[in-house]
Amino acid sequence: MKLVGPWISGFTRRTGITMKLLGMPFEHLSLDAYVDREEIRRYSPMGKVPALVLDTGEVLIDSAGIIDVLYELAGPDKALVPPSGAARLKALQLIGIGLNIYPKLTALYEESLRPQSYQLQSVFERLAEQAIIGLKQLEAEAGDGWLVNDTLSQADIMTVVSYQGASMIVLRDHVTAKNFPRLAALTERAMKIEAFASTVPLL
Ligand SMILES: N[C@@H](CCC(=O)N[C@@H](CS)C(=O)NCC(=O)O)C(=O)O
Repeated sequence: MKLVGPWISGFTRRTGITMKLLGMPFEHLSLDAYVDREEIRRYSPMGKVPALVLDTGEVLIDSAGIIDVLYELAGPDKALVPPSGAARLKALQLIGIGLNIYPKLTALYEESLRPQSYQLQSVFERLAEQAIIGLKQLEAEAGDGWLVNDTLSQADIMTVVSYQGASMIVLRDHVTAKNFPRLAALTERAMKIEAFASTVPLL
């Protein structure tokens, strides 16, 4: 399989971490949606990443659908979301928050690319506020272990990806270990695992 997209894309990164944790080998095509547009469109005509090229040559976009297919390929026992009940609900709640933080980070990044005279402080503030509210919700859920039943799940993946995207890239002054000590500790735990450490976005 081929995974198209750079680790700086949180959606690509969560897909790559998932594949690594599931022990699925893949070729990583680290193409940047903003730079390598034509190349990406060979796989993903809308230019969206991640795109997953299956061994059959079929292509899937959107991390939710991709990860669904990966769980099916790996077998239900290996899925990184609890199968049912309160644990599944909790995992889906937290994943939903993370999935909605990341587009705010992407929008902040895109805003920062505008010439300064076209940037609106009010837009920056609104996006940052939304992302920070989401991160505070995740911080409140974090404890000493993994987020759901102390078992590593997709909720931890999306939380760590969101925290690192904010703290390393677009909200470095606000999203710090001092302000988010539990998310920082969760991230430190995750970074001991190769799947996380080998996919850190490098600018
Ligand atoms: N819902 C999608 C979101 C993917 C997404 O927005 N990817 C961004 C990079 S983080 C992208 O492709 N940006 C380029 C564009 O939208 O033109 C998913 O989960 O895969």
